[in-house]
Amino acid sequence: MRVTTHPTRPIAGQKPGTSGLRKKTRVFMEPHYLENFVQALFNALHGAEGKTFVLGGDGRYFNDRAAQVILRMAAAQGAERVIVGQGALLSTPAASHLIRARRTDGGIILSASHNPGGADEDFGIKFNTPNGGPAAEAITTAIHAETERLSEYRILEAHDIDLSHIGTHDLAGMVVEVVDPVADYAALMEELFDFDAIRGLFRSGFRMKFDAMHAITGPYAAHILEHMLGAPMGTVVNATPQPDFGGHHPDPNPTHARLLYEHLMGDHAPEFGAASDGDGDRNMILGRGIYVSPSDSLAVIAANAHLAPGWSGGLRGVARSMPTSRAVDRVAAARGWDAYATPTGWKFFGSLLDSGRVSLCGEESFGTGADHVREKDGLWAVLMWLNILAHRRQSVAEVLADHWREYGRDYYSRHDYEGVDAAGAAALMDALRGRLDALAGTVAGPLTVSGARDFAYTDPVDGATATGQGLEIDFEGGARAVLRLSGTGTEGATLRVYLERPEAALDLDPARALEPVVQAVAALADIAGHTGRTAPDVVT
Ligand code: VG1
Ligand code: CO
Repeated sequence: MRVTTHPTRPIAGQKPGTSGLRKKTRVFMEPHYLENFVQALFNALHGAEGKTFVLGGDGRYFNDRAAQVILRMAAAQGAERVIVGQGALLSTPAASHLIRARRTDGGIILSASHNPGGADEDFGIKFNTPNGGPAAEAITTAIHAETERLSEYRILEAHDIDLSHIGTHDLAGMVVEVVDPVADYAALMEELFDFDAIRGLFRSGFRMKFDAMHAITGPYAAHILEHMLGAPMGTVVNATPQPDFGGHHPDPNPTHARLLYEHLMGDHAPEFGAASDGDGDRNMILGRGIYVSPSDSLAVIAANAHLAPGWSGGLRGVARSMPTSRAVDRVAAARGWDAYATPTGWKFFGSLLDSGRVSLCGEESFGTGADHVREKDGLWAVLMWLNILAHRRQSVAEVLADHWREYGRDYYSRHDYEGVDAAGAAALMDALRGRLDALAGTVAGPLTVSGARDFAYTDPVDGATATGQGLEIDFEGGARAVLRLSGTGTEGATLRVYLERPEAALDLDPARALEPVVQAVAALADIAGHTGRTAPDVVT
């Protein structure tokens, strides 16, 4: 076997976004594109010699090919070992756990998360650091800088490694260790949650449906829910990961997991429903006849986490992304915990978790997680809810009703305008940003602006700063709107409008409760004029 040094030149647009580099699959398949980025990554890490990495992905189209290229490149750089999930599969939280548990130098995760997969859809690659979390800004900036000055990459000329069986291989001196992708993660979950109580819940006749959306959580959920916890066979649906996720968006929300949603709202609904995304880090929680908004789910978990053995000593503090509703802040205030608001994207939670400032984190985008790994964790959230239901012996609707009575309620929704003209979206943001300082006191439809800002964040641990993280507008009476552009799309721009309104009445229809905020945003930002859209594509 021989190492070849290929001349290459910088490839434009290899800048990692909110969670790694995400592009059309065909872009990744262009000659040298993947190789370029991987070499830039290894260069940014000051080489791979003697290092150990974790490697795996969500099984989407090109996952298998990319894994073989990365193995040959790691071997060519002199890496000591790569731990790969069998079939080159690993969910994002399971990868995070392996990176930590095996004390590695980091991991490479192949996924475009909730984006659709296939030759004509999306692919992605992200690097997680030894703490198990997404690389911080300083590293992604260094990777990007490397992509802009790269002149060659090194790769081993070798045949494919058989990743379909558990065992070890030698690749020109580098150990390729193929592991069961589920085992370590399942063992961790068993430590953290009261499996006996959850088994008792299922024995009592409690029923749920878990929609794996033809993505990576299928094998994890089937093993943990059906085999370890005794849920009936068939509890997990769409359980076999497919390269194109069955042709759907593996995004667990009421739009893309519509059948599950309708099942839970229907006459024959089970007590509980849940879904996870392409790479297994997101979750949607449903009860019979009720949808739990991710922001409420975070707050309920904060208030009840002590019921799980892993957090029986209580939480140290909590963090949410800035656009996430302030429901969790209410719990933190009541319990005397510190509450942090960070920019969107899990990487900002890493230093808060590492320093022990917080134990629980969440985002409005169906992401919840804790200090057991450094990624959001879809199945973890589902097990946390099961643990809570097993101990409280209440329905999801009752748990929520009790929660709102105790802490109050923030009505919340996100409106997404997808695939809009990038220039139009940028112009909309620029125009609003330019007026922010003058907005206080402005009457916007039925509401009056009390303050507005361009959200910036300084990490309290390492002092790193992030600016331009979304336009946040407060209204008199406590309502709030946030406008920001997505960093994970691969086509045009996606405008996200986040709407929140605290309200004493607990049983309003959320869409109606938020109507004044929608009208206020319409009065402040000319969405139709800038984007040509009169209604959002996805409402969550
Ligand atoms: C979206 C969500 C954000 C999340 C990110 C990655 O980013 O809004 O909250 O962290 O996806 O999620 P954006 O920039 O498109 O709004 V996923 O499941 O990649 O890991
Ligand atoms: Co994801």
